Amino acid sequence: MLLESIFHQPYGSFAFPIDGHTLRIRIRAKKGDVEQVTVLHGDRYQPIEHDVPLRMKKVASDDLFDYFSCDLPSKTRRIRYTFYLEANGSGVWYGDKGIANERVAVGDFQFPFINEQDLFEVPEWVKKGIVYQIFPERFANGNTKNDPENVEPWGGKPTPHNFFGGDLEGMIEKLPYLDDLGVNVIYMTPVFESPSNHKYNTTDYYKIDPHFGDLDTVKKLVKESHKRGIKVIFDAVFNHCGYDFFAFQDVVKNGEKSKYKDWFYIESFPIVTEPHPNYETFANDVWTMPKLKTSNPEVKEYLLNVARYWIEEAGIDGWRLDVANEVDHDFWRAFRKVVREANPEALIIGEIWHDSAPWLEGDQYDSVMNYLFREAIFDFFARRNIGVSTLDARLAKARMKYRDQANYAMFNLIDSHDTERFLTSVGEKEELLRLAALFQMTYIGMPMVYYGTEIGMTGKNDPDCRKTFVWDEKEQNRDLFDYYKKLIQIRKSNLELTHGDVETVLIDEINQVYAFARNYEGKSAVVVINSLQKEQEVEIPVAKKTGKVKDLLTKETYPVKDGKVKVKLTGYQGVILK
Ligand code: ARE
Ligand code: CA
Repeated sequence: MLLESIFHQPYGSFAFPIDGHTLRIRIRAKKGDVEQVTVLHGDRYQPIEHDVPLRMKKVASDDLFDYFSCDLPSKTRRIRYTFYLEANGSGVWYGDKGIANERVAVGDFQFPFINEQDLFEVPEWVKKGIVYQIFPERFANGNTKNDPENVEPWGGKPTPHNFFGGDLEGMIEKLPYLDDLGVNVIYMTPVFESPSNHKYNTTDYYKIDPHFGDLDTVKKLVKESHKRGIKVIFDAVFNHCGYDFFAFQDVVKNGEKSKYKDWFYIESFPIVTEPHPNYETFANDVWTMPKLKTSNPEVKEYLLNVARYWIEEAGIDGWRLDVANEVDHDFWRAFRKVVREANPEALIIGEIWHDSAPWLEGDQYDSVMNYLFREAIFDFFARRNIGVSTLDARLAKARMKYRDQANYAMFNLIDSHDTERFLTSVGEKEELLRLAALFQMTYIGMPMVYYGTEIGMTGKNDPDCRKTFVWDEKEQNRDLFDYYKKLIQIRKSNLELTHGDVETVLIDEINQVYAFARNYEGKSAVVVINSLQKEQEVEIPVAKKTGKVKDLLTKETYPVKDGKVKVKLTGYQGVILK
């Protein structure tokens, strides 16, 4: 046993309560090294003779490590536990003091008390969420009267600065379309007043951009969406504002005398934008986006009021947080309180492209836009530079970084307004997009469909990925749309896919076939993916010993023999066996 690789800590993603009386724990060991892990647990104030042993289950493996997990029930909520790890007929104890051959020598890990206030609570509806991301300027033009002056004809080529007239009325008009597709959450990029087409440089946080609509249009959009069981998520751009934001304009005009000068990071006065802005901005030198100083209590209060206002006034169901990891933790903790007070069912999703664990401890966001998922899927299906074992390892690693509450609430995307479109990434090989979509729609977390991906829209990076939606059905890929619709239907009607855990079932590196199961309350659905162009027959272990399973996509049934199913997959075929 490689002792150096054994790891646990009684907090973070290694020990987290999943409810008021249950602690979920994880332990890590060298891959393939440890055969069995038992945890002995009890109340902190009771003698160890009363300890209860529990066998831990191997729940994931990444490139280097295996992860074992189990749930410790506790009546008193005061928990103490010690591990016993076995391999090759011998065992070691592992506790607070380290690893040793005697239990007395290692002590216990302690989870002092499961306090209600510390629980990581994510709204229940999230598990069933299927998100549709809209870039409002390009989705649908429902009112040509509010179009910007220099509007270009729908269908034109997007540039960083041009306009096509999309708006909120367009979204309202197209709700039946979204309903038909089956999505139940809309996440839209910013809609507040701003001179740009993307509106990430906010002029007025309290005003809907007049080219998009007004307060009444938003209210109507939310109301009509809710009628159809669709939630609405706004974009919170709180890392920076726009150059025209009143407070920044005050600094531009009054320089050092401005009472807003401490709302920003200003290097010198007067404000200049050329050759470099003399103030902190988003990214490098994006002069249109001055960075806000959220450590300033006035700024904090201002933005928190904005967050509350749109929930109370328009009834939105949550916020997606722009450049979330560059804003301080203290701000986000206060933000969570304000948002949850205004609507206990509101969702908070950060935009972070990398490891997001520090923000997902239960006191800040519910989850993030899952770019770790996107990158793994992209490398596997598009870049094709990793095989099934690395795909599995990358996904497992991402899951083990986080508490499960966050895993169920991830925005699992394959493309967005900041990336090239997936169909373009795979060289317009529709089969690969279909496989990636199947993956997304059956994996743990909320699938997020970027507007138009479901009808076969293409596009390179920003701004090309922001083309106007193709509404002429003759120009849409209707087969692809029907396929998406079917996948969504399947996800919605099988609890394993929304509520189940993830278990790797097959990693066939030679044939590049991958299978994973989603298990829930004794039932499971197994997803099998043939990532190669050739037809292949594979044998898949399933939960039952005999009987048959059905592919939820084609309705084809397969007999189960000794707990295994033989499936013939055509090139790039995926099945969902249940
Ligand atoms: C413009 C240009 C881009 C250029 C960018 C930066 O069009 O080609 O890269 O400026 O100079 C909004 C608009 C963009 C606009 C930008 C600036 O939508 O069109 O881009 O404003 O005017 C990082 C951040 C992440 C951020 C991305 C874009 O961490 O938060 O960069 N995403 C959000 C939104 C954007 C929005 C903004 C932030 C600004 O979703 O739409 O841009 O409000 C790696 C890094 C990531 C990096 C990622 C993408 O993986 O590790 O940290 O994300 O690449 O670059
Ligand atoms: Ca319009």
